[in-house]
Amino acid sequence: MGERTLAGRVLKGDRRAVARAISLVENGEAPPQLLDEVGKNLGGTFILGLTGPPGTGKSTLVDRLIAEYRRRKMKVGVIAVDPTSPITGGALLGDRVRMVQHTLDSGVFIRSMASRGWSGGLSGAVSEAIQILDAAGMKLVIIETVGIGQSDIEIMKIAHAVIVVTMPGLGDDVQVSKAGLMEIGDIYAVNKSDLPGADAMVINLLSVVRDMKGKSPPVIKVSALKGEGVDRLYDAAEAIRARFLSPEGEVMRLRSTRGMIVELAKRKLLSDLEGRASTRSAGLAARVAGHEITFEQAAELLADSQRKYRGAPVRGSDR
Ligand SMILES: Nc1nc2c(ncn2[C@@H]2O[C@H](COP(=O)(O)OP(=O)(O)O)[C@@H](O)[C@H]2O)c(=O)[nH]1
Ligand SMILES: [Mg+2]
Repeated sequence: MGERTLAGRVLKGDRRAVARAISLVENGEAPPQLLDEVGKNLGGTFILGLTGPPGTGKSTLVDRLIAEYRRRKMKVGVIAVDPTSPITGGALLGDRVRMVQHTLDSGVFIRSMASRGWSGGLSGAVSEAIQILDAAGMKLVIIETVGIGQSDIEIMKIAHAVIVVTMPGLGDDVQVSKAGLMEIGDIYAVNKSDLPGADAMVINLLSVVRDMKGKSPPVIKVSALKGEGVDRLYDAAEAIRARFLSPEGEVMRLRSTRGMIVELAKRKLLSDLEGRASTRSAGLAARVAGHEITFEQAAELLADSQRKYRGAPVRGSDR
C-alpha cells in the first residue's frame, strides 16, 4: 500500500513524505507500519520548546534561531502549535509568514498543527510528529506553542529545554505567571527589547523565577526584530543541548520519553473513548433526560464501560 515506501522516504528526509506522514498522524490515520519504522529509526533529536503569550514574538524568534542553527548546518524541524482553526487561518498563517525565509531551505522543515479539535489529543499528535522529524534526520525540533492552556504545558513536558518568551508591557508579567509559565522555563527570553520597559521586565522576571524555583534560569533580553541578543539566547539553548548530549542528559531524555509515552497513551485512550462515546452516549443521554440517572452517573457508566472494554481494573487503578 505504499506505507513502506512512505516510511522509506521519511527516513531519507524527503520533505514531502515528512509532510504527508505528519498529516496522517494529525488525522489519526498513520498506518502502524509507518510509526513502527519511524520508532525504530530515531536518532535522539533535541526538542526545544518555545512558549509564551500570543504576540510576544515567538515565531519571529524561532525564525532567528533557525538561522543560527542553519549557520552551523544543523537540520531543524519546527512545529508551530496554533490555537486557531486551519480554516479561519489567522495566526496560523502568521507563524509561517515569519519563518518564510527558510521555506526553500531543504535543511528546514516547518509545520503548523492546529490545536482546535484536539484537546487532550494534541500532545500525542505532536509527539508522533516529533518522532517523524527525528527519523527524518532533524537534529533539533523546535516546538512553538501559545502559552495559554493546559495542552501547552503538556507539550512543554515533552521538550528537553523550554524557552518562555515574554515582552515588556505585559503588565507585571501577570499573564505569564497566571498561565503557569513561571515553573516551566529553563530559559526566559524578554523579547522586544527595542521597546521601553525591557530592563524592568528582566528585573521583575529574575525575582519571580528565583522565587518559584530552587535555581535561577537565565533571563535574556532579545530583540527578534533587530536580531539583538539572539546569539546569547542561542548560546543558552546550546548549553542545555550540550548537557543533553552528555551522559548527564540521560535524565532529560527519560523525562521527555516518559512525557511522550503518557501523551500517546492518553491519545489512544481518548480516541477509543470517543469511538465508544458515539455509540453509547445517545442511550445515556436519554436516561439522563428521563431523570433515570444523573450526568455524573452517565459519565461514570461510560468510563466504566471503557475500562471494562480495555480489561483494566474498573476503579482506582494507579497511574
Ligand atoms: N518591536 C518588536 N516587535 C517584534 C519583535 N519580535 C516580534 N515582533 C512583532 O510582534 C508581532 C508578533 O510576532 P510573532 O512572532 O507572530 O509573535 P507570536 O504570536 O509570539 O508568535 C509581529 O508584528 C512581530 O513583527 C521585536 O523584537 N521587537
Ligand atoms: Mg507564533
